[in-house]
Amino acid sequence: MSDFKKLLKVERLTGEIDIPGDKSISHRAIMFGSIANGKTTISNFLMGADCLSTVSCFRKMGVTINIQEGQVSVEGKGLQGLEEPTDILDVGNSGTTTRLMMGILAGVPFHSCVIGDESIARRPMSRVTKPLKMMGASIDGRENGQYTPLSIRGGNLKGLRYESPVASAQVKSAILLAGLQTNGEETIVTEPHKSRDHTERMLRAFGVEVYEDEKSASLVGGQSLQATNIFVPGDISSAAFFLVAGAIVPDSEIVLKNVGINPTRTGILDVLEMMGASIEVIPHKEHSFEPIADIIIRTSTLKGTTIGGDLIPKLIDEIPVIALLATQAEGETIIKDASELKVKETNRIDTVVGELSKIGANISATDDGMVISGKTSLKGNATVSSHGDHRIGMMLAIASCITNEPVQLEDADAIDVSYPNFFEHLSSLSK
Ligand code: SPQ
Repeated sequence: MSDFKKLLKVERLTGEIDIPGDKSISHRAIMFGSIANGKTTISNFLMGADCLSTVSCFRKMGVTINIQEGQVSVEGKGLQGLEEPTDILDVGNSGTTTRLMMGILAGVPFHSCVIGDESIARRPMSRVTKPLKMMGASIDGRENGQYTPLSIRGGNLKGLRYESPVASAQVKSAILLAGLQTNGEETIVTEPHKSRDHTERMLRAFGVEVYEDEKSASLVGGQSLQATNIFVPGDISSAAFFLVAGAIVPDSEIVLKNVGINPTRTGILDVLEMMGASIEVIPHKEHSFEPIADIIIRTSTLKGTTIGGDLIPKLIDEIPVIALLATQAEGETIIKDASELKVKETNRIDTVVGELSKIGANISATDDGMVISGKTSLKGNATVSSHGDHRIGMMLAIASCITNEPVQLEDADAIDVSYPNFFEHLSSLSK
């Protein structure tokens, strides 16, 4: 049953929040901890529904994972120690769980079956099943391995030199994880633009030698992972909602603590700067090979800009909230080269354009992005929907902070996927 949440305009947003752990890094910490030798501890792990799906899948493969007050411990079994699951591996709503786990399953000598919710069933999987089959895995699924449910029998992989047609960390990571399981062969993935490099950084933290340059990543198979302690920085994709909120709500100043500022993820900071926002980044020292900072954002006078090319993979998940930001900027904002948005939890070009139009934004869809004209006064008195997509839900909740009438948000519980305490944080800042 879908739930509704009534959202009210706020006068201003002030205060400080600790951004919850990064989703991409939390998934990887569970997966790499599971295939490492020894006990890995993870602090500031994200207790979102997606990461808990990863925990559940690896438990089904015999890994002991203990969770106590935000502290997680994983009793690694080594790559050869995973057990054939007696039940299906249910990934819920999580594309990262599906695609990265496929890379691990491709190399293990047992059968497994991967299934998810109806959004996962619509997301393309050939981008990983095709290269994994080229490496020697046996994988089947609807439309020849394009869609879940997927059935995998792994083992006996060979190295691969792969030119990925898309900039995707999930594709790159799946191939590297399969490449780790070859017998001393090299695997190289090259992308059209560099995608997030959390896999490469975290594999190093687990003692694996990984090479990276501008557009490729490579490793040699047969290396084992040694357990370690991982600190998960705050998720910049979650911080993005409050960065935009701080910039567009009048008289606001928000301090966001412990945010990961890995340069493959900081496109949102570049865009805020390009649009003229008042923003300060105060770096701390690195943890687990990931840079971290506190970020201060204040109400800003914004101007439109053009976003495309190399910048897109650095902010792909932030585009819904950047579209909202653009409604409050003077002039036109063009978002292009972003057709990947069509294969996320929803078609995010359609859901962003459709939902923001309902509250009066001047926004239209293009083939590979959208065009937004501002500055527009957003109206309320409307029912909007997350369409089951956490990022659309949070973007609409931030939009409601500046609508002149209340907004009803349908399917607000989708937000639990990546930011379970989102509404607590929003109300703690609301004055
Ligand atoms: O895990 P999922 O569902 O794919 O999550 C999303 C999100 O908005 O949270 C995408 F819908 O993030 C992806 C991101 O878009 C997480 C991710 C990762 O952790 O490696 C990489 C990106 O996807 P891709 O396809 O570009 O590799």
